Amino acid sequence: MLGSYHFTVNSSTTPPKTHVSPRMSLNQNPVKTLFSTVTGLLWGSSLPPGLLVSSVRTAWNSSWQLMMSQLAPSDPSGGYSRPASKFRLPTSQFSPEYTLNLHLYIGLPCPWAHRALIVRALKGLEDVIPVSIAAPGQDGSWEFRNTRNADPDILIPGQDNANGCRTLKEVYRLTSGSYSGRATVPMLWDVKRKEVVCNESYDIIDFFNLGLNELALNPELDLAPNSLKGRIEEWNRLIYPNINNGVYRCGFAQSQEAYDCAVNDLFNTLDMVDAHLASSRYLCGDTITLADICLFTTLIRFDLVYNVLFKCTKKKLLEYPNLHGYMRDIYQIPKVAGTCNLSAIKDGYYKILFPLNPGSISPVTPTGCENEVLSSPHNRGFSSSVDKGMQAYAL
Ligand SMILES: N[C@@H](CCC(=O)N[C@@H](CS)C(=O)NCC(=O)O)C(=O)O
Repeated sequence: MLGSYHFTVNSSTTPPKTHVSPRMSLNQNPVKTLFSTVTGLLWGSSLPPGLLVSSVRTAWNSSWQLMMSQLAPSDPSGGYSRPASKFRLPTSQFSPEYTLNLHLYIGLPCPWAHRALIVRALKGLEDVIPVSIAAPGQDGSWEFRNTRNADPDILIPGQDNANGCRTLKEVYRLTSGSYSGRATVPMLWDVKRKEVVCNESYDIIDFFNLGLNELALNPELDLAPNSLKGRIEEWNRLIYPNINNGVYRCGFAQSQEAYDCAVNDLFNTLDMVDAHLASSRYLCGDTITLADICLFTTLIRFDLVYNVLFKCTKKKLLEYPNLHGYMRDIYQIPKVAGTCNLSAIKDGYYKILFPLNPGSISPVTPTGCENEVLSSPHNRGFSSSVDKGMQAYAL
């Protein structure tokens, strides 16, 4: 019975009752108390259901439009339009003076930050580029936690190890030029100069790939060889708008028309990539590249989050045999699984993206997203030169 202290769930076949206490009793909720008092004065003990629904719908729709317009800027048709990153690091500006003073800020749920974490791990840059892991706060902005991590191999949110700030916004404010834009992750920070070097994930992974080779433990690994640059760019041009940002275009659409367009683009592109992967181990053949890393960080979140929360519902990733095997193949590359904190990913979306999930209820983890399944044989039937290099490096 809704509105009482306990919800009772009855099974149709077995009589036992399960009592679940809500986080805060509805009777203790001050908003509800005020609402009941006002409606009680006007209509007696209960508001007519039709009136209740229509008034809450009007209020909720206006609040939702307001929140979405600020959190997820849109174009006139209601399509999500991602703000551009302010601090860029084009390859031509890689500067040797950066190399000894860098610090990386990330958040575990974020697919863009995850790219940086994976390339840092594969290149063996962990000691060269220390990391601070922020957690999403209740308002969605990044904040640091007072936890000390006893096991550096397990990534959990903690303190700001470079500046001792409480929030990422504070770190951005330290940079010269009084930046007042969004405080996003990933962010690469120059410790000595106290300024943001870059907050665009692709620039960061491009830099990690070759820009720090003198200090990397795995300098031989090149995730963007010259011979494949053109093909990598072609894949990125297709995958970024339709898959990486495509899932956000579905989730943050503010009109049916914008959602329909995004969801068609997304699944047409997934179908196409799945077909390509039937005869190719990675996107560009038998060599793993930056394009694969960028696709992977969206795929690993797909069934766990995007399929449900962002309404990417046409299919589950599990229904794409090649894409699912490909994702497991990359997950099983030494060090990659260690960058994937699945429960932090789930919490970061379901508990924090309030406009899309006001009750903060986190759904059960679907089959296929558990570590055991991700670690099961991928049966891709390909072998590549990459395996050797990766295995040797992992020893
Ligand atoms: N274009 C950026 C996007 C980064 C981004 O949007 N990060 C999100 C987390 S997934 C963020 O930090 N959002 C916080 C905010 O917008 O205030 C990149 O690829 O690095």
